[in-house]
Amino acid sequence: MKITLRPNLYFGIIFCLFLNSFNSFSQSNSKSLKKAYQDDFLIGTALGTQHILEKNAQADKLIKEQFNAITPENIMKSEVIHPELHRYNFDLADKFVAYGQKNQMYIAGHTLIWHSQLPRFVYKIQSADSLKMFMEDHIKTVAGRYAGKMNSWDVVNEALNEDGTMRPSIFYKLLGEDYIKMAFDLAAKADPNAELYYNDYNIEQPAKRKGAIAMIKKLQASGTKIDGVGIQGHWSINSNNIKEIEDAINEFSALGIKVAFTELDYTVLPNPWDLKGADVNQNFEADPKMNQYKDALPDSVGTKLANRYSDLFILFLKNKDKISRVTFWGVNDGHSWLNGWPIKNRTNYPLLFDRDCQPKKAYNAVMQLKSGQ
Ligand code: 9MR
Repeated sequence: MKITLRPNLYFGIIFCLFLNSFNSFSQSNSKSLKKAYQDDFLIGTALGTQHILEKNAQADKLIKEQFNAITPENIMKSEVIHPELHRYNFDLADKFVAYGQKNQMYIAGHTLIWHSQLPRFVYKIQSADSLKMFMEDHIKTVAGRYAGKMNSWDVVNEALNEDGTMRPSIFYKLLGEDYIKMAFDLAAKADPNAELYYNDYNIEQPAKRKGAIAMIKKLQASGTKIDGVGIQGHWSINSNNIKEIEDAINEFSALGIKVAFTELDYTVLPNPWDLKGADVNQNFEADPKMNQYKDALPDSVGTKLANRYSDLFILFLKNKDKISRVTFWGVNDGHSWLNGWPIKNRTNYPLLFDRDCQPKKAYNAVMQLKSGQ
């Protein structure tokens, strides 16, 4: 007997095959941020010591499944890596870099020159020459050791005040604004292949952004290599700053440099300075109103967080040609610095994964934007 297939049956078979391949595409992408966003930008996370040492199997699995870029949360800061004038401690930094290489991840160095978390001996320096010697030795030794292995360095971190003027750090006080150029030139010499970034918080805000743009323009005019700007992205679900972020992406990108979001998180808890009229002597640490989701995150707040992330990633996708990387400041909620700042011992929920490394509503919202494309 001759079997004839009717045209609509042909169509049905082809449609099923299409659906099948679409399903397997979306299934393979549906569980991984880095796969879902592979054509857009890198998706990173900040690693703590326990992650670098692979102490927690659940977190380790999550990191490898979801992220293709890593930043050391603390262990490459000068206080840790260069604790004494003539002593460096590369133990964890070596392991961090090996972890990134083993897992074929983009490795971002954080950070070479920062006024905070400095070794004690630096605070005692009183002359421009001695501080210059510290900078030369530090950058040459640290960036030089990992030359060819790092993809980028946050060369200078948080050099600006909120009004866009220079922060009066020890570097600025002893060396003037030139220390910025000095740091970038030293980094370019020590590791010619790494992308060099200026990194700061609130630089999406107009006044601080203006200061950052002026600083970057000066570097460029003097022939100094700068490849990108890192907008940290420590935000609150209670403020909507999408317009400022979009303006910042456009204005920084117009300088011919890459834009990365380097330390993304959204606090869901009130900040002491949000409480207008609050008694300055109030003991915030003991006030249960400041830690109101101690036992669980209410659904409505989880939804608000998801909406914030969704709006943000819609903006990121719209500007994906200008954005190199989006890095979350932590692996899961339990690991976030926001549990300890600005008030100690709180229970915050700023990231996409909960304390058990399970995806939250915010994760689904971010993934949802890529389903069906
Ligand atoms: O997350 C980091 C936290 O563990 C440290 O105690 C803190 C010390 O200053 O630094 C945190 O990371 C900061 C980053 O290095 C620079 N931008 C602000 C981040 C949050 O404070």
